[in-house]
Amino acid sequence: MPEALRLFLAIEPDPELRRGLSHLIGELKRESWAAHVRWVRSANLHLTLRFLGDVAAEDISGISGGVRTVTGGIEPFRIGVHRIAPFPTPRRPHAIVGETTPCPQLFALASTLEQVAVSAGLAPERRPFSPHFTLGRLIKSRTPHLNESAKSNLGPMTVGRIVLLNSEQTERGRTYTPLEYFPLGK
Ligand code: 2AM
Repeated sequence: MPEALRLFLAIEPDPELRRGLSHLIGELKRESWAAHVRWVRSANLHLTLRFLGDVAAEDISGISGGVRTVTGGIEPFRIGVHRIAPFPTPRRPHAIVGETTPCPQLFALASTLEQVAVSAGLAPERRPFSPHFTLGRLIKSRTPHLNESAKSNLGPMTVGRIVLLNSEQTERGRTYTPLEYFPLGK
């Protein structure tokens, strides 16, 4: 079987937003239900634009070439985090996330990347795009007290580039290694 990498396209938080999200995680860790959550390490915080899944090594350059072609024509834009919420639904959460403020450019970017992925031969994404920074994942599927959303006001940051990340399970836990950065705009 050819070597395959588990890849996804993402936005990395800028240093200030990363600090803000990490601080928030620190506060959430004080909640009574915090032990039921596997919290995301600061270095791993990201917003997934398109999960690509297992990609054969020889197919990566085709995908990154497609991404490079479109990102030059997309102007940088700003995003912030406005709400901390159970995800995907309050009744059946599997994670706690920071949701981004409504942002048409973000949805347009995800939609363009979807076209790139499908053109490169990947299966279409069936789930709707719901942009978020995952802060923690539930260890048990049914955790009480996680059903409320809380207002938050982090950022905004300028999205000036996106990144292709390689997701690996290592002895230090999950690591995301940048394979290529794609600047937005000319
Ligand atoms: P999540 O943060 O909501 O769990 C790397 O796994 C990233 O890709 C994660 O941010 C994850 O979202 C996202 N992702 C989207 N679809 C996925 C899938 N089918 N399997 C694993 N991760 C997925």
